[in-house]
Amino acid sequence: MSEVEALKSGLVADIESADSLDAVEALRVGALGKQGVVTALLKTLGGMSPDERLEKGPPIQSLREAVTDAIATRKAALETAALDARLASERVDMTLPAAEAPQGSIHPVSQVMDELAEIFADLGFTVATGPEIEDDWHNFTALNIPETHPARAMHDTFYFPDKDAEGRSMLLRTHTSPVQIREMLKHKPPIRLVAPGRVYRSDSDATHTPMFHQIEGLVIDRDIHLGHLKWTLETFLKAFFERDDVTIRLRPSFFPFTEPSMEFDASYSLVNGQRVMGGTDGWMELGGSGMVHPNVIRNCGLDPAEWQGFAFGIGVDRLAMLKYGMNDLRAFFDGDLRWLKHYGFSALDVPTLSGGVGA
Ligand code: 2NL
Repeated sequence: MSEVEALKSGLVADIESADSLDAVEALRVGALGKQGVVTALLKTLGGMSPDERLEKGPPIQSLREAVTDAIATRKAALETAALDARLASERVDMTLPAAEAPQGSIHPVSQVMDELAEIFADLGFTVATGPEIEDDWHNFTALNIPETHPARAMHDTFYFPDKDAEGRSMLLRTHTSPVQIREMLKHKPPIRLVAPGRVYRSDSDATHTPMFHQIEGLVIDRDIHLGHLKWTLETFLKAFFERDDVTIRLRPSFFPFTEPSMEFDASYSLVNGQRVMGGTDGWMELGGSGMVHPNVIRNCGLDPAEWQGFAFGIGVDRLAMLKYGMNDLRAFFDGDLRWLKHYGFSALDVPTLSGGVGA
């Protein structure tokens, strides 16, 4: 074997067995660098006669090529191995708890909605939902609300500027009653349901936000009377505030969709000057209720001589404030993380009747 060939096989073997990128680089400098052995051989070509160059040139060029290729191959192999090792050592186990990640929390309104669903489900009510964009008929007309009623005025209702394809005026629902209208049109009585959700009114001050949350209840059956309404409200409030001494008071009122209509108050007590639900110190206004107006029953295709019912409506945001001691409604919708951290609930804190709905 010639000297050049011996050098080639020696260098290639060294390169192939180099165990790191640094080792490959050292071999490259030693062979192809300014002072490298291959570079030195290449330099000798310049001083040769054309005949000598023709004879000795090709093996030297072949040596340079073989060393260059071997370096590139070994470098690629070592880089791939390094990447594989990094991928293996930096693997993230997505099933591990994210200890350092910021923890989200459940908004008190969501928590209260879940508590309400739990309580009413236990009383035999189903939970119904429906569209937040409604037409005039489901939101007002079916509910016996005359064209001239103030609730229908532009002042309170967010109307869409254009009518829909069928020429109906569209609006953001002002209460969840249209959900119940849709349910009565769809299902035959007996009906027992609650309709929780977002509602919208063009009103904004310290105690009103343009979007707020409401839950309405509806029972339609034969021989339903005020006693059923009062028992249901009282049983619900005792469960929600987790106190047996919550009593209620019905006050005569007016709603176009109920007759008779009553607002209901719940009893509270004073503890260090703070109002706490339950007890006998005073009455807190909570919501509206009544026996479903015969016109509403008729508008849903039912005979009011056969079917009666009661209905009620309560503000969910207010229920949350009373139960969890929050005094500023507007903070509910600011999305301030500090407020959410203070008042939010753990995702694992699921309300159940056996565990206490809001313990
Ligand atoms: C209030 C008043 C109320 C209803 C809501 C209702 C629904 C149907 C038929 C009859 Cl489909 N009534 N809902 C009844 C009385 C009062 O809410 O002041 N809520 C905060």
